[in-house]
Amino acid sequence: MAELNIDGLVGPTHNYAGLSFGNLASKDNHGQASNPKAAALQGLDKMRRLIDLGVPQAVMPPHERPFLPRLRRLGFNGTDRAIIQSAMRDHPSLYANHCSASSMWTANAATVSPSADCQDGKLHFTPANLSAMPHRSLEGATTARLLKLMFNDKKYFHVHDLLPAHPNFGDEGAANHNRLSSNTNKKGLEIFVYGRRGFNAQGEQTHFPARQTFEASQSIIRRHQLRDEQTVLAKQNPIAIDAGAFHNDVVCVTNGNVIMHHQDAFSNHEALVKEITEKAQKLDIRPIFLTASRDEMSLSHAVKSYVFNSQIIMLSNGDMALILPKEAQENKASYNFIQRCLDGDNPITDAYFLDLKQSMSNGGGPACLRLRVQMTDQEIEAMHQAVIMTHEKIDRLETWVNQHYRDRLVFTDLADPKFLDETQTALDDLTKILEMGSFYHFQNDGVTQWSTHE
Ligand code: SUG
Repeated sequence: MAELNIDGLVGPTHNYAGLSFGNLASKDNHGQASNPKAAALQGLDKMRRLIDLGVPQAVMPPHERPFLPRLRRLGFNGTDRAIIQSAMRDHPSLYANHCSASSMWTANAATVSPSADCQDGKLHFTPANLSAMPHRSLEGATTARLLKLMFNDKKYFHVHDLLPAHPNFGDEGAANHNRLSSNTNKKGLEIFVYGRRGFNAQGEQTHFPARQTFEASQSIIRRHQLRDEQTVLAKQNPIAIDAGAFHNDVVCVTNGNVIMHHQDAFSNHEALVKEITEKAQKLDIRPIFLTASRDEMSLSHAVKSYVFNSQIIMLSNGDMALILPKEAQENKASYNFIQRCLDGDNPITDAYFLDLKQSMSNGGGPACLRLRVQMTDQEIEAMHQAVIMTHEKIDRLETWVNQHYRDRLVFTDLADPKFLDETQTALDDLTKILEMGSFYHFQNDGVTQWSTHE
């Protein structure tokens, strides 16, 4: 089994509209000018670095924004140009929610269970409904279509529908899901992390939204046909959510038998460590916990540096490496923790620091930008090949970005008709590069056959 990393390609509307309550970077950078070109190039550079380190890499195309089918559904009408201008005039906040490039954070695209874990032997995907945030709730239906395009062979893949859109089933995808595995057993231990209960909620209230519910995680376990002995349900610590860890992957990351996390990431930390250890051992996994204590790093430093939003990747010699944002190098507490991990008795031997500033300024680090899919060689062969990245394909996408993307975008630009044309031309070209047919609504001459779902 190899791990394919599917990175979100940053869309041309990348901007800082401060849309995510509880995401401190999104709030702090609200109103700044963004640089979509730099954002997309930084993402492509990360993919290139990972290919060089031996990690198979694919790309998830951006969703179309401004999202006209939804604006039409909300009663705006006329030409595309008229719609964006009247939406901006009548309700700028509502319009901003329809322009976000947030689909770049593919850790939130879906929860994925490899075929080795699922009782029917298929690779399962549940596209996330992202119902907690209005701008993100637009993504699920398009993500489902994209996943069906990329993984359309029903012999190997099962792409489920979204969970119901009600907040009680709030689902944020792989950002609240971890997996431990060993070299000796293909079956892994899947750790589902929820922030709150949708039904019968008692006690703890958070100031910031707890986006993932217990019921969503539990439903995914049922759909993916995972056995009890292969799953753990863990609760996010409300203290972590209120410190700005809106997703569990801001305070925890796993790979193989390694679990790197902050001491305050989970509620009932000790009981959870015990449960994970016991269940893992039965699957022949000897977990290694790399725990940052609150004394060595406060939650605030963990959230500022995004040290746990790193990718832990498997190197060809069996060692592991960390892919971190530059911010984790600049923060003293986080840097010392990384050094402690590198010096310690564990498989992590290297750390690479990348410039992902454009995405980081909206709260998206290296781990947010990728969806991990554990796949067999046969499964990789059966998927849509045109989204698999090579150096040549990355060169081609860089040329495409340089040709179409702006290097400065402020809020008012989002309603500029010329900008709408630019984004549509860019995406139209992209469908050719990635052999996606006429995937986007605007390519279908105003025939909005999917609009009732999206
Ligand atoms: O959902 N930011 C995203 C960041 C997602 C990070 N993903 C993971 N942790 N896996 C979010 O809060 C900001 C958009 C804005 O403010 O315009 C935003 O949506």
